[in-house]
Amino acid sequence: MAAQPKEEGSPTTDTISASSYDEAAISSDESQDDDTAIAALVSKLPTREGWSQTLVLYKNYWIHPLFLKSILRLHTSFKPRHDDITLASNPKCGTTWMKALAFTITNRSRYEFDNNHPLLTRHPQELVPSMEIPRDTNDDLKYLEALPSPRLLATHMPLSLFSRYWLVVYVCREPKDAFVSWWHYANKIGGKEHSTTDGLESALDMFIQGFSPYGPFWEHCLEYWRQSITSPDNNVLFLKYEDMMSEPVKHIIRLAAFLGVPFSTKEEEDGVPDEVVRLCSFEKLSGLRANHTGGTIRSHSMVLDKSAFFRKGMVGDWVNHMTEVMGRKIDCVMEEKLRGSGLVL
Ligand code: PAP
Repeated sequence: MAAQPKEEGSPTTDTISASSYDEAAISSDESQDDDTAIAALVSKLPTREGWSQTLVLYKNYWIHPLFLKSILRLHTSFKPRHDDITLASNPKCGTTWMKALAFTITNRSRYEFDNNHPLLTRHPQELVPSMEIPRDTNDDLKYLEALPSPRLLATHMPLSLFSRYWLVVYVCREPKDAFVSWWHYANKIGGKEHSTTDGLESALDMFIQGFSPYGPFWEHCLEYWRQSITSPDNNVLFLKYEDMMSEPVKHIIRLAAFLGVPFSTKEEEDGVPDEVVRLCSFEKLSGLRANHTGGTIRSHSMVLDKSAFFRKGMVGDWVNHMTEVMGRKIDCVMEEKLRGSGLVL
């Protein structure tokens, strides 16, 4: 795996227009390693309301301003290491699951699958930090530098907003299920009641327009997909939630090989990949006290209940929320956006 660092990519060529988007002003601000400059830059960006939080448009992606500030800070302060592993995804596509899997796979020589395994007492979101989420209230991302190598990190950042990366595992999910999962989560964190059919339909329209956190959803997937199939360095592994649900052991074996810690024949014969699957399954993790009782996870200014990351963990839950016509609306956009890319979701 001779992965090469990638220089910052160019913005996607989506059709979203942003009349007040001043690329030149932003580029010059970006070079200043200074929170004030970042704040000034973000304050100039187009904003839009609709979800529980206002989002800003940066290089064709709609991002929460606090997360964007972190991303811009990472551009100047984050020092990638050649053995970093980054777990990337659109929101609600399986990050928590992937964090549990990658942590368990890469630490399996350290931790037995017994009662002392860290996953039994700590939330996957705590075991693997999200790059753009500071650990404390002063927005400090310096703790990332203090983490021992090899670092396991996660992000919802689009690929084109990375300044550099080494190995990336991207997990993608069928958009209708990802949307429904996000909608439930937004209701929880938003503290507003969106749960009427109208609420869901208007959220769906925003999602389809590409206006969702870290959206447009399809461009986010496509950037990683294209890199996964074209990079001569083979440094992006593109996985799908649905494939992992239907054949978990097969994909866990693939994942371990990509991460540079393949299962030995003996481990496979002993059923180690099956044990990883069991330990990280939705049923197991969602049933643990550590993941639902008396605890919270910080996400910038938000404090989330630990259970917010576990809801149903199933494929096809969208049918319980949307009419066929609504589902078809997403499918049509998806077909149009993915046409010719070779990506099927
Ligand atoms: P994030 O973007 O906030 O990090 P993320 O973990 O990507 O969230 O997505 C949460 C979804 O993954 C939830 O889906 P649902 O709303 O459709 O149920 C959650 O239930 C699901 N999930 C969490 N852990 C697992 C797991 N171990 N296996 C399968 N799905 C899981």
